[in-house]
Amino acid sequence: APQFDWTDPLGSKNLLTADELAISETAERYCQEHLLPRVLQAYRDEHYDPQILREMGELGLLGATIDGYGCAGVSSVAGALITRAVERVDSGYRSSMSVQSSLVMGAIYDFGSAEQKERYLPEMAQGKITGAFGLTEPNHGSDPGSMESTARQHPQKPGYYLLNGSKTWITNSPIADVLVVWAKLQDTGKIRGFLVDRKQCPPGTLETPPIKNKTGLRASITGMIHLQDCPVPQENMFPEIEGLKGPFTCLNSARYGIALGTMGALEDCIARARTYALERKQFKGNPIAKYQLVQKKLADAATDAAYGVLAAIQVGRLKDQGKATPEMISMVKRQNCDRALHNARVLQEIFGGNAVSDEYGIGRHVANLYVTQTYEGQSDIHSLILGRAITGIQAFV
Ligand code: TGC
Ligand code: FAD
Repeated sequence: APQFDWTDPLGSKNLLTADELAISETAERYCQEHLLPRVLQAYRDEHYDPQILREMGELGLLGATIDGYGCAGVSSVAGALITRAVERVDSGYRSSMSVQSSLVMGAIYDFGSAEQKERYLPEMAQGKITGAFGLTEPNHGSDPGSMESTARQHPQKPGYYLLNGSKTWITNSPIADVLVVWAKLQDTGKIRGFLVDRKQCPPGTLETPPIKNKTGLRASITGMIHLQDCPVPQENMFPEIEGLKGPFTCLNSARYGIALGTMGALEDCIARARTYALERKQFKGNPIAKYQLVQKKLADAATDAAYGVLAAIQVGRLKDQGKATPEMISMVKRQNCDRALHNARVLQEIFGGNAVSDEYGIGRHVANLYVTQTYEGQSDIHSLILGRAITGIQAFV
């Protein structure tokens, strides 16, 4: 007779292919053996080890859904199972990987010239080149269409653009070798994407200071991008794509990865809370897991995780069949981030005072999940994307 498995309550494994299960196992093993042992210290020190991308590259985990260029060419679901494995350890490690894989390699793969793809993708797949994605600006986060960064023809050097502007809250920017920067062409006002290659930038034209003392995502590195008359050759501009469609197309893949990724973080919260509840005894030697209110917290969280996993797998399948809409991705990104954050906060209560010790890991997930609910479209912004699709009326402005 079938047995209930609290780690996979609705049997989502039955929806996966043998290849997807194998990829998931490889990723889970690497993350538990190599990332988990270093995350506590990394989080305390607010330190990101760039070697991690190399290690992921060696295992074929970077840009995994891309075909060719040394990438694995796996399904969207398999790619998201990788993000789930990484985020089970820490959303910051997943963040760094998502930016590399979905936002930078994805942008180059979708919009780059043949030469740009050859130049960057193979080494990015190996983690030898690190990428960052600059869309958000100090004055424009939810509304990137109002960005102030500009690109104008270089007055002295034909075939070059001069980039000016600032981006903020940019994952990987302080350590990135190549930064995808979205800026408006000064003459037309159209948004275009540029590959700003650090080694091509003269001193003083590109600065990427870190943002220190974060209260979440401390195991990833985040910074700003300042461009001051930074000369970028025209061959580093994405040749065709213009408008917000460019950055948003990349965001579709990254948002999809976050939908299953955050379920990994939630599942880790459930596993930690369950263990704690079984071991902690209060009132006549009873484990607190015996008390109904504690059981309800675990039941609610396990239900939301199980539903979230199934929904994400369904959207991934449609994505690979060319049937997924951006609104579907908004729905699973919003729901899974919201439920992961809500349940993590409730499960934190099970740890009592010990939740306040970083040794228990639960506070780290809660702080991280706040960020996942905020970046790649804050949840209320996704509500408005869905509201627009449902009513036909846009409520942003
Ligand atoms: P709107 O009129 O809706 O659209 C403008 C153009 O873009 C197209 N478009 C999309 N295309 C593909 N996929 C999507 N998801 C798309 N969404 C929109 C649209 O068709 C249109 O094309 P065209 O050809 O007609 O011009 O634009 P709007 O300015 O009204 O946008 C409103 C809104 C709120 C939907 C949008 O601005 C939004 O999503 N804001 C959220 C901002 C955001 O997500 N920022 C993310 C920054 S990157 C990041 O956070 C990385 S963290 C990574 C990590 O560390 O893991
Ligand atoms: P705001 O846009 O100022 O929004 C503040 C609040 O107002 C939100 O709750 C929002 O939902 C609400 N709000 C805004 N407009 C409306 C409206 N019309 N109706 C109702 N409510 C509204 N960006 C990148 O480009 N690249 C990265 O790599 C990247 N990494 C990040 C890493 C971290 C750790 C963090 C914290 C952020 C990162 N971001 C990145 C930025 C992120 O995408 C933005 O923070 C996010 O898009 C929200 O923008 P904002 O912070 O400017 O908030």
